[in-house]
Parts: sequence; structure tokens; C-alpha cells
Amino acid sequence: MMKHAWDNYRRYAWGTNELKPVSRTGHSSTLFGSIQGATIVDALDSLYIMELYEDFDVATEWVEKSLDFNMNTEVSVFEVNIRFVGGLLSAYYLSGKEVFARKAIELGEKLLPAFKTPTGIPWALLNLKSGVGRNWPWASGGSSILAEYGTLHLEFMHLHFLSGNPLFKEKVMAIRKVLSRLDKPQGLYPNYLNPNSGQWGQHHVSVGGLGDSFYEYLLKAWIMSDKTDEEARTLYYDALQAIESSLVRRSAGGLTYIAEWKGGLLEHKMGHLACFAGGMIALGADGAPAALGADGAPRDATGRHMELAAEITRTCHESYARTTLKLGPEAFRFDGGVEAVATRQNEKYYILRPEVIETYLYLWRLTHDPKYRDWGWEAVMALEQHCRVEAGFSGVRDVYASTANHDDVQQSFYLAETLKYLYLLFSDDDHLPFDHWVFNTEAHPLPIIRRPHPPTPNPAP
Ligand code: DMJ
Repeated sequence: MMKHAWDNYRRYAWGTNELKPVSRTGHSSTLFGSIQGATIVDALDSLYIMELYEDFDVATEWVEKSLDFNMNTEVSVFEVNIRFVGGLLSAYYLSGKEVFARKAIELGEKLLPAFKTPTGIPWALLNLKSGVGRNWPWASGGSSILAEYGTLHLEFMHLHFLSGNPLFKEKVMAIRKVLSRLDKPQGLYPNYLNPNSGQWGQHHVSVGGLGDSFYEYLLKAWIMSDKTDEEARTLYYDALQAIESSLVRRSAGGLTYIAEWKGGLLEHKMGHLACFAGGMIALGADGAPAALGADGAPRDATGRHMELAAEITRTCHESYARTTLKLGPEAFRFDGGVEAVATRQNEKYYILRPEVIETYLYLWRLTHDPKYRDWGWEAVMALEQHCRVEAGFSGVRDVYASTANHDDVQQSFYLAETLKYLYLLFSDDDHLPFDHWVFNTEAHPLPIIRRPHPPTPNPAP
């Protein structure tokens, strides 16, 4: 599947950001401005991990000769960080090739002006030449987005470590300070925060889009620090506690889901993006602090968290199983007489997203229950049957339709995440073991920073 996706990108869209596999041409997205090569940088580590070294060398040569950030263009700070900085960092740690570290640092430095705001909460969008930032015009009251400014920590800590430049660390630690000081409604983090006033915007809370990877990076900041960053640990488990109390619900049919919260009211909807939470909760389960039971005695939280993770995973699998194409919709609901089913036409699409497969990988590694591999295999079959086209893989517009209507985009995260997680799901646990690597939110593995033995690249022979 990787070869099919990569070879066709190479053939029809080389050097552009993504492949349009039906039109057989390049696809550009405004997220990266005029930066090119998103699929190449996103796929580097997957090629390496899958031992496709000749393809990796071709990609490396393109990075050396053609990857360019010196342009007058506006980019999404979050997307460029998770895909380009994250992809380059992983390629460096896997292969040991200096060019990747150099390019990651060069790009990271170009992102620093985004933090020039009264609070230090970065802008969503940045012009790489002028250093002028702004927020998405649609974001509540000119706010920055939780999942965007909260998903820089892992990459910036590695940029700090590799470059010695203290600014990388200072910038992400300052974000955390602002958040720690703010009042949180019922302990929850609203998705919108104004970078000028330091006040929350609209009270919309979500573990799916706009919120998701903020929670992921709290947990992973703790793990990547070799479990020394106690502040991150506390913030993560406190946030999860609030999510459990205020957002986690069980349907009449017995499915556990994570609802969204709008100004105190629950919307009984779960996004495909929120399905990553099964994996996150499982990954964090063994560090969960004991909670006091009703009788005042401490209760071990690990078992409860593993159970919650498994239940969420089951629900996300149901969201796939209840469709015609056996691929999950963008969002599914638990109201109006349905459970784990999309009811709105604009929520029925599947764009090759990884979150459900990502969660299968974590649950597989942490429980070895074979059902997670079975469910992963069901996804492989559905991808092969409905998303594979002659010149690559495409998303589909309606997972409840009897035949696939292709959207003609092969997303770069399909190669970075979906195929990598599938590959690892069917590999041994010592292939990128969790006690050495932490995956950024785009599935780019970053080594745990251990003192006094910090990470060095460890290329395959
Ligand atoms: C990816 O770019 C990342 O996983 C991000 O955290 C969320 N969206 C896509 C995949 O769905």
C-alpha cells in the first residue's frame, strides 16, 4: 500500500504537496502556503521504517536540493510544525543525516515570530518572510486554537535540544504558564483563547477537532521528558479527569463516547479525530495517579483508564462497522435514535484519516488482544476495496453510499500516519518500542530525552 501511494505520488505529483490520484496531478493546500513537498517530508520516516531505503534516498535528495522555506508566504504554524518540523526531526533521528536536523532548525527559527503576541500565545498563521502573524478569520473573537498552539511542545523541545537555542523551550513553556493561570470551566479547556487579552473565547470544548492534540501533547511531554516534567503530568491527568466527568457518556445501547461541550450544554457527537483518545488514554493509563474512592481509600486508576480506552476504541470500531464501506465517518452522533452513525450529509466523508487505526495500535501493543489486529485488518480491506484507485489512494465522500465516490485527494497524513500505524500494528513490539519513542501527532517518532544519556541518531545498518 505504501509503495502504491508513494510511487504514484512520485510519478504524478513529485515535488508538490499532495497527489490527486484520480486526476493524476498535484494537489496544493493553503495550509502550507507556497512551501512544497509535504508528502515527501511526511513520508520520509515511514519509508525508512518500512525499509524502503531507495525511496528514502530519493526523498532525501529532494530535501537536500529542493526543500525551501525562504519565501514570502503565509503558512499554518501548527500544520508546518507537525508535518514538516516533525517529519524532519524523525528522519534525522532514524537516519542520522545532518541535513534533516539542519532543515528542522532552520524552519523552527522561521516559526518563532509567531509568538510575538502580548501573551506569547502564538498566531495560527504566519508569513515566513515578514514574520507577521494573524489568526484564522473564522475563529471566535480573533482567538488562537487550543489544538494548534498546544501542539508545538514535543517538536520545540527537540529543536531546543538539537540547536541549543533556549528560545524554543521558553516559547512553549510560556504557553503552559498562561494556561495554568487561567480559570477553567469545570476544569475543561475551551478551544479558543485570545492571544491579545489572554481570555478564553467561546466556551466550546472538544477532544476532537480544535482541542485534540493539546491533550495528547500534555501526556507525551511528560513521557518524552523521561517522566521528569511533573507539571505536564499533573495538567494531563487533571484535564482527563475533567473530560471523564463532564464529557464521557454512555449511550442507551452501551457505547461509551466523548461528547462535545458548548457553553455548558453537551452535543452528543464524536468526531473521527476524537478517536485518537482511546490510544492516548491507554498510553497514559499506567501513570494515572490513584484517586480517592467514596470510602476515602485510594483506588488504582490504571484499570479504569484501560477500560475507558478499550470502550472508546470499541465505539470507534462500531462507527466503521455501521457503515456500508466499513470506513468511519468524519463525525458520528448519539441522538435522534442513532448510535455511532453520521446523520448529517457533511459529516459522512472519510479522508484517509489515521485516528482509529492509531488507537488500534496502542491498544494492541498494550493489551495484545487479537481483536485490535482483526479490526486493523478490516480497515486494510476497506481501504483496498474503496480507497485504492489506479494511481494512488483517495478519500471518499460518503461512507454509507453503496459505491465509493472519490474525493481525489491522497492526504500526506495517509503516508505519515495511517500506513505507518498499520505497518506497526502488524510488526513486533520492538519495532519502534514505546519505551524509547514518542510519536508526535502526525505519527513522527521522537526519542525520549533521557539525562544523562540524551538521544543520538541510531541509523539502521
Ligand atoms: C493529522 O494532520 C494529525 O493527526 C492531526 O493531529 C489531526 N489531523 C490529521 C489527521 O487526521
